[in-house]
Amino acid sequence: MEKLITVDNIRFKDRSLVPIWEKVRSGERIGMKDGARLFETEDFAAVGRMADHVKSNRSGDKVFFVINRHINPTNVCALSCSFCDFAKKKGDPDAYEMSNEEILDLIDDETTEVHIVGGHHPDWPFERYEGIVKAIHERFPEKQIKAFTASEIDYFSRRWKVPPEEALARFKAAGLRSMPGGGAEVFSDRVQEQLRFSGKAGAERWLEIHRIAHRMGIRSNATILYGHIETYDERARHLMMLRELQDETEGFLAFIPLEYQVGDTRVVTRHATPFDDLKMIAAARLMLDNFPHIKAYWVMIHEETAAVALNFGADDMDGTIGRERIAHAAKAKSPAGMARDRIVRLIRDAGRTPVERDALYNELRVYN
Ligand code: V47
Repeated sequence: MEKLITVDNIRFKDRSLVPIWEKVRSGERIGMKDGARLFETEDFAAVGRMADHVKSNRSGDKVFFVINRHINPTNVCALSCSFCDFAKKKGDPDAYEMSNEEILDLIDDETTEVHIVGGHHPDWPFERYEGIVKAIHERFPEKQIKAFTASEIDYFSRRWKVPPEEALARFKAAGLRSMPGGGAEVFSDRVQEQLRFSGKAGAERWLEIHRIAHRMGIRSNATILYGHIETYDERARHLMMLRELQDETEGFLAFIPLEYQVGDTRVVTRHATPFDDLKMIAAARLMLDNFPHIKAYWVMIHEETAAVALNFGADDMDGTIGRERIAHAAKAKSPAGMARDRIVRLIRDAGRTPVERDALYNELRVYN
């Protein structure tokens, strides 16, 4: 029989994880090779216990969520990323464009955070995007607007010659408070080429735009799109690059692993397993020692795995969302939105304390 060894109440089936744990508990940073090892190992329970230890030291039993509304003003997109089912071309029967009134109608009194991400519309001038932020801010000045990925900011600079500094300054003046973390995909030239997102901001540009935002006092999130053709080394490298930027700016609030939704794009034919989802979350918690929060994004990993992830290093469930379109265009089986009571119940069922937050992680209500 395999010999287990126990260190600090963690039972290790895979002894190669013990040196990683020794680094983590002594406050030494883990490196690229350690990161890749966390994905390779079959001892996912030990990886989870290590990450849970780190999470609990940082935020105790608290798990955050926000009453938010995801709005995707258009799915018309100039890019043709091979993994994306959401994007459509002009004239496609499923293409849509929302008016400002339609956007405003989606926001209700309860909403704290408005999350806006959309297609890179070839004909919408920069002012149209600016007008969306302005219209929301004017009608609902108290709502926090988290809008536009670095990929969109990069597109505005190439299509409309509005450089990132100017775009972000204008969005901020219009009412933008923070930026979502999408568009990062995987920081790898190989993956970028194979998945045909070469027309999109690459690693350097994505990081540069977040660096600019952070310097301007705009906090942001970061993501990884995983569960397709990326290698474990590429995942670990992606995390390292985010950690380096965070050392420099301290502007990131949360990291969100996005499990590739197979849909009709079928870059690979099977979804990542729940074990892989949990290892992704736990490895992120262990490597990103300078990120305040790790999200279990229930839309892509489903409620059940998200609830388990709250004991694998995640301390945030994202939010109620309203109507999610990106993962659901790719046939995600999770609900399109979740009621506050259900999120509270899921967090409680995971043995954690639900804390309702705003977009900047100020605590609004603790559900004891
Ligand atoms: O940028 C596209 C990804 C992202 C697929 O910052 C796909 O709080 C999986 O940015 N399978 C948009 N992912 C989502 C996003 C986000 C979501 C939740 C919270 C936050 C936050 C940000 O979705 C895109 C792209 O990377 N995406 N297609 C797909 N088939």
